Amino acid sequence: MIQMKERMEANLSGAIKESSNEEIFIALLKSVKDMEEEKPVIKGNRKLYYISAEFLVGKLLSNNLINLGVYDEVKTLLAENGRSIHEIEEIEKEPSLGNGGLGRLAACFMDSIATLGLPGDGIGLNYHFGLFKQVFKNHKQMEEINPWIEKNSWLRESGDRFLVHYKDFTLQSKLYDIDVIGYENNRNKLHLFDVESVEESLVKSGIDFDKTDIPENLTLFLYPDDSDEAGQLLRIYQQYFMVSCGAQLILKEMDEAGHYIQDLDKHVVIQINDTHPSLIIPELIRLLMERGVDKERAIYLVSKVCAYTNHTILAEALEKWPMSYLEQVVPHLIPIIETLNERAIKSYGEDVAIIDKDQKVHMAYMDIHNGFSVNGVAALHTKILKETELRKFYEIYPEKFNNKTNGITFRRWLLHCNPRLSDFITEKIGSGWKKNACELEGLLQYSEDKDALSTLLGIKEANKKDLVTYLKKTQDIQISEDSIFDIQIKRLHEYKRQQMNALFAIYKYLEIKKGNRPSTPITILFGAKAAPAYRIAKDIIHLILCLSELINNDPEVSPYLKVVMAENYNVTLAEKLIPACDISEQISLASKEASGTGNMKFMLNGGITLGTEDGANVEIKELVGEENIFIFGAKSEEVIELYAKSSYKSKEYYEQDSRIKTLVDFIIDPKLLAIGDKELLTRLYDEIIGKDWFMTLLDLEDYIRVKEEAYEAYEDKESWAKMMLYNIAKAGFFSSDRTIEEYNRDIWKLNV
Ligand code: F58
Repeated sequence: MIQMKERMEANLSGAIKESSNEEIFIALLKSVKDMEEEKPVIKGNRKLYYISAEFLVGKLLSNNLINLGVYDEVKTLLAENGRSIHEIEEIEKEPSLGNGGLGRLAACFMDSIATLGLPGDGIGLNYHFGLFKQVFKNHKQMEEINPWIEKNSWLRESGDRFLVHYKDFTLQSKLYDIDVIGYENNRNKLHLFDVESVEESLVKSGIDFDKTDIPENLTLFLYPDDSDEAGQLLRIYQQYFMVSCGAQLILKEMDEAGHYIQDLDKHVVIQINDTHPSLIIPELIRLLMERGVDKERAIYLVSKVCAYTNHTILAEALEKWPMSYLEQVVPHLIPIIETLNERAIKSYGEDVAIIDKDQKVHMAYMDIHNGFSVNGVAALHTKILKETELRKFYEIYPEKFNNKTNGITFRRWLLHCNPRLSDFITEKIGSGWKKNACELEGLLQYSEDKDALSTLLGIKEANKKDLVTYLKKTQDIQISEDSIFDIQIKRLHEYKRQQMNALFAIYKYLEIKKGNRPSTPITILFGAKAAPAYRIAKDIIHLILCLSELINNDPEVSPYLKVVMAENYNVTLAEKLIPACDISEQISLASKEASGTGNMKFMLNGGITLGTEDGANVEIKELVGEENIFIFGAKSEEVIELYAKSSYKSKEYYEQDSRIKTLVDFIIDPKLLAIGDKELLTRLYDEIIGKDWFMTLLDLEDYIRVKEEAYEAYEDKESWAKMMLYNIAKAGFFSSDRTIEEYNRDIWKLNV
């Protein structure tokens, strides 16, 4: 095998010592791409296509070096030449191809699929400006473009080009591939479709552009603003582009493999990641019919090939497209969608129609009727789907429903992001855990070992120091490494209840003002992007940033409490924050967070969960036991009942509990109004008192109580370290290798 040293010499014009970080990065990129190309593509008689609007892959250099087994070799080579791999990593731009958990899950899955040696490719879009780059101005979120594609990147141009027909025009696709290397294994691909005619200069300021110029705007942004008709049409144009290219690629690969089209169901399985790719169902039926397969058979084949993953029970997040919009964009799919709808009604009644009375197409319903598997992403979520949200469908198709509790790749979320902890684990229990995550349980034998526990605390301290340095350097944020790092990082959404954490910060601020100082200083850290058109979410960011300004500049309070919101939260930042976390905030309203995956990443890195019994928190609690987690708040059954009876009135909590009143009133306190925008703060205040759809005030008292308990528990360092150890030891279940094994066993059935 060619050594990395030789590869680097071939790709670098000068010596490593004398080269710039950029030159070294490019040489490494080229060397790694060469190595990847030498790896065989994973093959099999049956192949998975994971189709998703998002693939939040994160930076790829270290990940690929680790999976190729040459990370240490490269690190040493650089160090011998006076260079640091971490500085080289900084050069890489993070691909901005995702929004949140759904997209990151897709990336973890790609890693595990290749690691397990399963033939499975990703299909998505190559958004030039990604989601958006978040910048804070005047304590508000502003959006800017987030360009990430450089001349030298992980993208490889593939020769494949497909035509995509819309009502009024036809576009030609251009395909880019990114290699997905399994850990000590071979290679799959992530196919990212783009359009030849895309025009980056269409974006004039911020993230505004002409939404009607489809040939030029199609692959500029992920989730362009859809608050108007033009925006919704653009999303349909994007979705159809992705699925049509994907379907054509699948059929092309069938042909190339010499498979007979009538055997599609033997050779292909398509996992539909949320509803964004659902149009692949009618499109694949259409393409099969174009190839001479009769309609009934085409519908049959497609329904044996497609499987759907649901990631939310929030009704507003389940896509419904007006028929009139689909007619404007893809009229050729209409007769097929109508046929699918008629068949569903004929067999099972109007109740489960795909097209509703308002002539809207329910994408999830189409998936359920015309796919062979429907899965939720955590045990509680799947239970709620079966019993409540999708009950009618579960009654018709009980055999289709199954649970696949999410997972995360330990390569990125431990080996790469926390080498100190990873080395500690290997030293204690050997390296078997890297392939078989359940071996982490071996750590439990150290739960009474004072040396091991103190090493664990030392690792956390060192990671906290690193984070302090990083935040200072990159964002000019100043926090103390001697404080408790209490972290909430995730998309900004009311159901995730960042506003409840902000109300806690107000509580703590007022307590300190009264002289009740915490034994250990506290740093409450947030990271979150709000969807550009989501007003309340942006108001919550505004509140947090105003609080941060007030608290951090108050000399009476800031030695004991800091509130910080990191800008432009992304995978790279998550990799720095997670290893340094003491308390992991997982405080969604029970029943609303389908699973969560950040919760798993924190647990694996020794962060202790403070959370509700929601999503995968429930499974974390079962694994670690009540003594190793801080649980609070209403249970999902209570919440579901409150919704059913419409009996929750936030105003009653506000009026009847004077502490709650004080905290909520503080949102419009003159001190905050002097910093922030009266209109936004008042709007948020009114929202919490008048509506509070996600029941912040219901759980606020219990949250304060249990969070104080967690801070108190932190004071006993040895028992805290034991909790950390327990969490790490029990995290093996959340390896995405386990999740993918289950997908394969129950749904995909590859290589059997
Ligand atoms: C997330 N969904 C779930 N959606 O919220 C989270 O509980 C789960 O762990 C994760 O999927 C993986 O299963 C999610 O990230 C989105 O970002 C939507 C994209 C389209 C617009 C609405 C949000």
